[in-house]
Parts: sequence; C-alpha cells; structure tokens
Amino acid sequence: MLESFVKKKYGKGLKELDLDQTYAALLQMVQELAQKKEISGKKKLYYISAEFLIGKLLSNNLINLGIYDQVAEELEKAGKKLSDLEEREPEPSLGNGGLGRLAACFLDSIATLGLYGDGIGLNYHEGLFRQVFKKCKQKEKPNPWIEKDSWLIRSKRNFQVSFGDFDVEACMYDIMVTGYDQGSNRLHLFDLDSVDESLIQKGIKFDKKEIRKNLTLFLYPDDSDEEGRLLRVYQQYFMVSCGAQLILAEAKERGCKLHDLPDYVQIQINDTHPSMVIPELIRLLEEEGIAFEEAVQIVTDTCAYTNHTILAEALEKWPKTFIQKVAPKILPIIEKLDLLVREKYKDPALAIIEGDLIHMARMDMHFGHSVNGVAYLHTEILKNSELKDFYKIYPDKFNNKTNGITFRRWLLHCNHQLTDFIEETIGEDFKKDASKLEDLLAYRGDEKVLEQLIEIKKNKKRALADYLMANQGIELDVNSIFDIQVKRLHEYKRQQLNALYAIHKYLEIKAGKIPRRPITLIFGAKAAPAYVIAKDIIHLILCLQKLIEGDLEVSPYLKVVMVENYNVSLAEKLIPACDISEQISLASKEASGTGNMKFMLNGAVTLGTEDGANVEIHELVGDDNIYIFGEDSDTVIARYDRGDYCSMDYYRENPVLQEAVDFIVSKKMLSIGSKKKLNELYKELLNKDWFMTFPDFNEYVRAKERAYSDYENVMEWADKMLVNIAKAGFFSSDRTIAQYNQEIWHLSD
Ligand code: 26Q
Repeated sequence: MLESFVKKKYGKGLKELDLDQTYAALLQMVQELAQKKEISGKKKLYYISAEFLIGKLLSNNLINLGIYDQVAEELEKAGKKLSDLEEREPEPSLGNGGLGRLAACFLDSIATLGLYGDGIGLNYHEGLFRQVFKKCKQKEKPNPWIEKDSWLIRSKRNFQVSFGDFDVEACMYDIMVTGYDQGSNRLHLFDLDSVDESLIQKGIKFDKKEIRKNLTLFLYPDDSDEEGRLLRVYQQYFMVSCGAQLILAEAKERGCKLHDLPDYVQIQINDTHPSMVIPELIRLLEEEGIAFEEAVQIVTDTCAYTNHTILAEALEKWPKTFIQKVAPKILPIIEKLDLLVREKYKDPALAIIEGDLIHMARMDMHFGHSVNGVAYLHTEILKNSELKDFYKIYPDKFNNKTNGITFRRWLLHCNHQLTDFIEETIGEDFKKDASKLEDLLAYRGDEKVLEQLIEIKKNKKRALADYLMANQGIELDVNSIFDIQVKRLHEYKRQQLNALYAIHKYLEIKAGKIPRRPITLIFGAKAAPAYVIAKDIIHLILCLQKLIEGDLEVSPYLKVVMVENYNVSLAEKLIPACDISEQISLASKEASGTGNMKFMLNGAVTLGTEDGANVEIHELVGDDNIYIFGEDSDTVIARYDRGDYCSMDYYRENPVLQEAVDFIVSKKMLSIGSKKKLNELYKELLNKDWFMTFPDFNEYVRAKERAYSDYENVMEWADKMLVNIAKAGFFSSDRTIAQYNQEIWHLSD
C-alpha cells in the first residue's frame, strides 16, 4: 500500500526515497486514509483544552488504522526500518503533564468509540521547553517541533479575534485523530501567522509585550511575572474566541437553529483554562439576536466542566483589569453573570467576582450543567470539602469520571511483546474490550505464563538500558530493581521523599548494610521554570546521582538517575521497563494520576499512598498486589484544618530521618552542588515541609524494603504483575469516555 502510494505520488519506488521523503510520504498517506473515514452526526462534542500532549503520532496512527504490520513489512522490503522513522518524528510538546496527556487519550477514545467529537486547542510553536541539565541544574531550551512536513493540515477557516487594543486574524490547523479500527475526528489548533520565533532570546526568554508575535510561541510562558500572566489570558481568550466561532459556524452548517444549540453541541471544559468560552458564547449568541437570559440557559446546557486539582493555588482567578484589557466585551457579561448569582445566593463564597478577582471555576459551576472530578476520592473531596458550598446548591451537577488511558498507546504501541503475549494467552478481544484482560486471572500461579511475563519485563529493561546508554550516556544494571518515579516535579508529588530514601539507602550501604539486589532509582521530571523549590529538588537528585556514581563503595548496589527531558516518548520506554511504580503524593493532593495506570498496565507494582486513582487501583488488585503506605486523606485534611503541622517535631524525634535530612547540607553534598540551593531546600523541609514528607518517612522506608524483599520471590512477584495487568482494564479511557457520553454528553440519543 505504501509502495503504490509512493509510486502514484512521486513516480518512483519506496527504495529510492531517503528517510525524510519516506516520512513525508507516510504522513500524507496516513492523513488521506484518516480523512476518508471522518465521523459525523447531529450532536458534536468539543473537548476544549489549553493542552493536548499528543506525543508522536506515526506508529499510533498506523496501529489505529490497522496497517502497522503491513507498513513495517513494506519498509523492510525496501531496506528501511519503521523504528528509524519513529525516531525521526519530532514530539509535539503541547502539554505540561497529566491534564494534557488525558486530553490526548480522550481524543483517541472518542474516535475509537465512533463518537463525533473534536479537540480545540492552540498551536504552540515551541510547546513546552526542552529540559537540559548543566552543573546538576535544569536549564530550559526552546523545543521547535513543527517541520515542513508535519501532521498539521492548514484549514481554510479564518477567525477574527478582538482584543481590547487590537484585532487579529487567526488561522486554524487540524491534526487528524484516528480511532482504533474506527473513524476519525480532528484536533483543531488555532494560531497566528504573525508569530515570530526570532523573538526568542536566551533560553526561553522572549519579549512578552508583542502579543501579535508571541501569542502562540510557547505553552504557558513563565507566569511568575505580571506580563506572563497577562499573556496567558491573551492565549486563553484567543483559544475560546476562535473555538466559540468555530462551534457556532459548524452547528449552523449542521442545520442548527441557535436556540437548539444544546441538541447539536456539547463542550467539555478541561479545567478552567478555557472557561472564558462561557461568556464568549453568550456574547456571540446575543450578537445573533438571542436575549441574554436565553443565551445564558443555552450556554449552561451546552457546557460541562472538569476539575483536575484541589490545590487552591492552582484554581485560576484573574483580575478584572486583565479581562478589561484582553477581552473588554466579555467583562460586562461576566459581571452580569455575577449579579445573577448574587441575586440568588447571599453567600459571598459563591460569587464569581470577589473584589477585583474573577473566579473561573465558580463561573463554570454556576453556568455549566456538569462538574466532574477525575477519580473517586478526588470527587468526594470536592463534594465534601473543597467545593462543598457548590455541591450543596447543585448536588445533581456533581459527578465522578475516573480518568483512563488509551491502551493503544500505553500497551499496543509501547509494549508489542506484552501485547502479543496477552493475545496468545487470552485471544485478541482485550484490544477492543479492555475488561477482557481479566481473563488473565485464570493463569495465576501458572509458571509458564509467569516466566514469560518475567522474560518480557527483562527484555524491556534491556531495551531501556540500551536506549539510555545510546542517548543519554546512562548505564543501567538490568539485574537491579527498576524503581521509577516519572511525572512533573511538584512538592505535593513528593520526589523529595524518594530522594530522602536514596540518601538513607546510601548511608546504610556506607555503614556496611548491603542490599540483597542492586537498586536503580529512576527519576524523570520537568520543573516549571519559575518554581524554585522544584528546581532545588531536581538539583538534589542530580547531586545524589553524581555523588553515588563516584563512590565505588556504593555504586555497585545503588544507582540514582534522573533522565533528561522526560516526555511522552521517554515514558513509552520507561514504563514497560518498570518493576516498582512510585505514586507517593501526599494523600488528598493528587487528583487522579494517570501514570499510575500506565505502569500497572505494563506489569509494574505500585508503591503508593491512598491518593487519587491509587485508591481504586488498591481496591481492584487487593492488599497483596500493591504497597500502600502513609497517612490517609482524612488525617491529612484534618491536620491542614488544624494548621498545627510542625516538621521540626518529626525531625527531632526521628534520628534516621534526621540523618537523611542533614545529609542534604553535608560536606559531601556541598562539594558537588550549590550551597544556596541545597540550603534553601534543607530549610524548606525543616521549617515548612508543606506536603508532609516527614510523617510518612518511616512507613515509606518500610514499604520499600518490603517490596524489594518480595521482589526476590520471583514467581510471587510475577503473580503480582499478572494481577496488575489483568485488573488494569477499568482504566481504559474507552470506559471513561463511554461514561462521559452516557452521563454528560448524550451524543447519540
Ligand atoms: C494555572 C494557572 C496559571 C498557570 C498555570 C496553571 C496550570 C497549568 C497546568 C494549572 C494546572 C495545570 C495542569 C494540571 C494537571 O496536569 N493536573 C493533573 O490532571 C491529571 C488529569 O486529570 C490528573 O491525573 C492529575 O492528578 C492532575 O494533577
């Protein structure tokens, strides 16, 4: 098929094309195939999100179109390797982490379920920064990913967006989204032709004032300063204004009279970043002659809001002055919405505008028809504490949609061996119905099956080791335990707790206590450029890496590595190779987590707190197949309420912890790292430790030791792997999306 496509397009054989030409030909062929089977319908979903962390698309699309093996074979016949093309493809970095990756998994599942639904987002030219390490510190570099031949298809649609001081003309690019053995949808990414990469100065610095030139240059420019925050609002309004125009235009094309908009359109608002779509739609409906009250009702019935966080500081509040400058036409609408709320409810905690600040989430809850959390525990916390005032007035709006992941990328694509093995064992039904993975449970204790699982894991560890050696100069011992924590760096995710364990282990080995099997602690994390403590934690880990590497007494038994520039492509290599999956956030703080699900699906055993979706993983696999430690969310929430946490008390009473903490500023560490950074982190832990690592330290150490010791019982460990894989079906995003559709969108009834 590729051969004949190339013949027709280029008049030559596949053999005669170089790598770039082959790549371009494949892109085009895939796009044309996807365009031939676009999904349609009356009612359409728009998943609107500031982030879509889609990852590389080539292999994923080939798998979804059912032509992976065929294309691989044709390439091989022409003396080419699909893996070379996979490596050649740049990774679009249109997201930070979980929220963006979730949006990408959802698009895959929406298409796979044959639902009519597109994504709406922004075409950041440089995406999220590329991380490099220099002197044990994170440095940020731009990450250009758009090439002459890319997945972006320029559409013919144009949109006018009016900001306070000037207008711009937006353009739109589409990326085809293929469903597994199904039709396709689109991801619409808005952009400005005037954006200018030459604005970038050193690292990722750029002139934040020239909106026409910088609007879609980067994902989330540094918002530590006012200009950065203002630019963020420009981005958001640009996205929703284009989005709202597209949505209305397409609805009309489907024959919708705007009074009936909710019968034609559902909009899922991914966190508060796109919340201005609510007033923007009201504005546009009013322009079309619909009265304000009716417009409000129409928009309420059309929009639904997903909350992804309970960290108060992450709930967006924008100053009225920002909205006045960026989008003056919607400020009076927001003020009218605020008045509507105030007329109905006396409680000022329910108002949209508080002083000069606009609470975006409050607007969504009042003027959307659904509010959902992303895991059972998270939704309970929203209902019972964080958003309880809103739950009281709108009990029917609140619902849970436990997150999921697409098994096409996180099993079929990233772990061919495991996929084939599962297929040989239980047949191929699990590929379309993930709950069928439970059929694996019939093989518990089956030595032949378990041995194969162990073999596959070993192979994946070897593949990771080869890759890291070739690409980052990192040497891994494949006989060691691979204990992995990869996710964005945030204090609540507690990479610092894992680092304290590394120090503790180092000191034990120094004192002559040798672990039974070598341990490899692998970290991967980017820190927000302005997040000082997060960068200090990266510094600590990199210093430990260097210290241990240079210590011949310790290095045969313990290795700490932090991989550079953790992204989707690296995740695809790390996750299948993992033995122990670190999910150690402070209970109540991680809304869901989705990495935890990817690891489980690939046969890693979770070491985690009762937080986010870990709670559901625990329930599914049972006590014997997960390592749970630490205080539960009730205890943590109660302590925050009392406000009486004092890390120093724990430090004073726990000599083992004390030793580990003090080591951060020991002579050895200071000879490697920055005194300022190490001291800063040391003080932060001793005087604040806002995410309560000290109370959980002992239990964490014990849980790790228990897991490491159980690992030595090879067959029992493989049985745990099997149970984890078998029970992962619940976390398919196909299940999640089916629930969104049944309970929120109702696309085909
Ligand atoms: C907000 C205001 C100003 C600047 C930046 C932001 C901002 C940017 C990104 C706020 C939040 C994010 C991203 C949040 C995120 O990724 N949340 C994660 O969402 C996942 C999918 O639901 C969950 O699994 C994770 O638990 C949650 O942390």
